[in-house]
Amino acid sequence: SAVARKSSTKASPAMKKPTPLSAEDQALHAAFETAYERELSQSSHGPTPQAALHAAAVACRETLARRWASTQAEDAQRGEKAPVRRVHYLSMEFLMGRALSNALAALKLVDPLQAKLAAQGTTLGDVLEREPDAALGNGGLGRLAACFLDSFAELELPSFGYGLRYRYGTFAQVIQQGRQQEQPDDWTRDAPAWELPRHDVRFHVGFGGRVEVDASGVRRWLPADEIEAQAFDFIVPAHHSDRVSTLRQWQATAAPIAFKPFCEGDYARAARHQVLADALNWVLYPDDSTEAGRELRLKQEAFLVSASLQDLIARHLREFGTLHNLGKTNAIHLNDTHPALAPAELMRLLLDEHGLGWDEAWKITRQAVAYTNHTLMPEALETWPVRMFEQLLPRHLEIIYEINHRFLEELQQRFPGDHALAARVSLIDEGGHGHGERRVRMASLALVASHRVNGVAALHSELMVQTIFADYARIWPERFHNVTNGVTPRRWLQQANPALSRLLDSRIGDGWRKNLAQLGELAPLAANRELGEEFLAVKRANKERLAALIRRELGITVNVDSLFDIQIKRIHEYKRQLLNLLHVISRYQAIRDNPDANWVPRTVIIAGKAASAYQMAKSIVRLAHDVARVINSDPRVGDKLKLVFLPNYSVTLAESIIPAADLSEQISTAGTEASGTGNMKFGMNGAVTIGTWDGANIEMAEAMGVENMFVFGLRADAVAKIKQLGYDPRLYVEENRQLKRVIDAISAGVFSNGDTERYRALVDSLLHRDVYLLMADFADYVATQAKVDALFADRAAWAERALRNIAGMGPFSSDRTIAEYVDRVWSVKSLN
Ligand code: T68
Repeated sequence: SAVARKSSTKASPAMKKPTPLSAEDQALHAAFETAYERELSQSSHGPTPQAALHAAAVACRETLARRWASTQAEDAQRGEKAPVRRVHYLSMEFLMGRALSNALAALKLVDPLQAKLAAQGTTLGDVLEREPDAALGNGGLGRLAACFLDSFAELELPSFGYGLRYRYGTFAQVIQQGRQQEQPDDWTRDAPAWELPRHDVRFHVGFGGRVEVDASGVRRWLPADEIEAQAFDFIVPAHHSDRVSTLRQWQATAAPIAFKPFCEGDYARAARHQVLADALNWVLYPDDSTEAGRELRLKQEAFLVSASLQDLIARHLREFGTLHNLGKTNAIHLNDTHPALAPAELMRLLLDEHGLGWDEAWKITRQAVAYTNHTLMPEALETWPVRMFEQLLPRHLEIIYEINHRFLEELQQRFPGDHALAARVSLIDEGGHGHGERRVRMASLALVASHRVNGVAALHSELMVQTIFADYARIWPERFHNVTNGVTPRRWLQQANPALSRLLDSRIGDGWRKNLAQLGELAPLAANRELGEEFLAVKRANKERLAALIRRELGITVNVDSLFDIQIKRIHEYKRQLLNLLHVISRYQAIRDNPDANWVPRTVIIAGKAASAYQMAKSIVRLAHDVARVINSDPRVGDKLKLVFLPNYSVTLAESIIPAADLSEQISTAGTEASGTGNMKFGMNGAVTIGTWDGANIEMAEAMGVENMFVFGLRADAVAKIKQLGYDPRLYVEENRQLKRVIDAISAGVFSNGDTERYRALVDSLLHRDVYLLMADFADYVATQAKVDALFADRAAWAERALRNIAGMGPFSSDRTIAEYVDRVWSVKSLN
């Protein structure tokens, strides 16, 4: 298979042995230099770092474009008998971050560029820093998609990632007087020229209008508006072969202005399509809490799906000239339900545009489609008012009704008389009990249409079939699988942490970049003192760099020898940044009581964005700043404790923070974090985890040996039990003096200049509801943090523990994840 095909593992650029260049590499260098010089000569400001960035990107892009063409030519030759289908990964989000450093590493151009820059009087670091961070995603789901593109290339998988080319990515977070403000992220303004606009790849996408039935009963959609989708390709290189993968992002372009209204002076009507197109491209949704915004989101989803599927069909027809084998040769993967219109749109295209009958079209659709769920939170399950479908997507609604009709008939055969079941699983929520309107359930649509459905870690997949999808799992047990997430070691270890990479190379060789399981070879060396000291030296240098960044950004000086305790992720109640803060406050109070005790110095670092409409999350951000101000300015505390909130969290910031971490905070309420992927990035960079028995933490603990992780708190079954029995958070507060003192301090305004109102809602929610059981887990969390202190105080023991963590991270490469998707979901054999 293409995936199993071996490719040579050549020496990596991190190995400083000057290996003689192959003729191929020499040609590549020469091509790079020619293109680089040509671009640079066009700069009006001379060879500035900005100009060098642009020139290097264009020069890399030329090579990538050639590799793209040969990759496509290879894939087009595969024919009908290929065991692995071409994958179409549909996602509303791709969090790509910066691209130059990855491209240079993959193309082995780091050294040649460095030489050129030295001659110019600049450094590579200077140039890399100018690249904006492409942040067309919110969090874990979007970054997972980006890691997958890297693994698609590395595993030589025929594939396309499909997304939207938003004008504005995720908002920039600025902090003013301790509060989060959102600012637009105009990421294309100084973006280097990575993208390849495909002027010949354009499709029309319709909206609104009505469905017409002709004399022979054929239904046809007559949209009121049509918008053109144009493709922009972003090419992702493999690191151990000449293959690439593609991120194809659609941009809406207006149809030519309506000339008649223009001539009549009705400019608003003439520019209507322009406005519609601009709106579609406008912005990545940071949340979906406003009704007016929602309709645009549905349009974006429909636009992504339609353009991508038209592209797929056009390619398929070019290769095979027929559609009957489309499902056997193509996989359509839904990254959560956001692209779940795909089955309806595929049915429409096959039925209405290509004249297939229902049964064949449905068979093809079911073969092609698969769906990954990323959350169990019932409130996050996407539904859309039927009314909106009637207005925007009338033909899709008809098709959804027909799918539902056939589904419920089949269900009636298998479970006769079970009307409650039918109501629960129906694609339409009838909105009964006199409240609410009828809505389309996107998860139900994804489930009915998929031959495979998966969760993203073992516990999550298990809970998924026991809770939110229990009915569907009873109907189709064979559809449900688990594929545990992973991250790319090229970005998150090789590039983020070059010093640690060199240290690993010196002990276990450099093959881990391609086969992360080789990290296991570190386990027998973990107790080696010399290695431990070298590891700690690497970690210290990384911490120094982060300390410098903190000083630069915030003017706070932190102690590099303190324990760097880090929590970086979206701010969410279930992720429990607030529990982290409660521990910080409690430690602060203890230090003030007893400043001369033998404290293990700590620097607690938090970063993350709160959704703009999520008040509680914003209040947590504010509390972090209030607490930091008080602690960091208290002379009695000094170096013993610092709290740092780093603003505007991003992929790029994560690349600086993670290599500097001693302790990784993965403290979600058990049963709430589907997987987590930051946990894996920290682990492979030699941070020790303090975490709950949740998501992929569990599999990490099992892989490294549970004794090597600081696990605390109630487990998922206990959480469910306690809630069922009636949870009263106040009992925990009354029982625990330490906890009571923390809560009282917040309430009394100790951190808010005496303002007792500021955190009233936050405290009330803890005392009266505490949905995420912070009160129940507090005591164990604090006790476990004390164990962390004790271990950190013993340098050698800490180093050994960190090395054992790295050694256990072999399974958490996205290469392993993608190999499992291939095996369980995208192979032809998974259809049988
Ligand atoms: C995350 N989900 C999970 N959602 O929370 C995390 N949602 O446990 C998991 O590791 C990761 O997915 C990858 O599987 C998200 O990031 C979103 O970002 C999101 C965006 C829009 C709407 C709903």
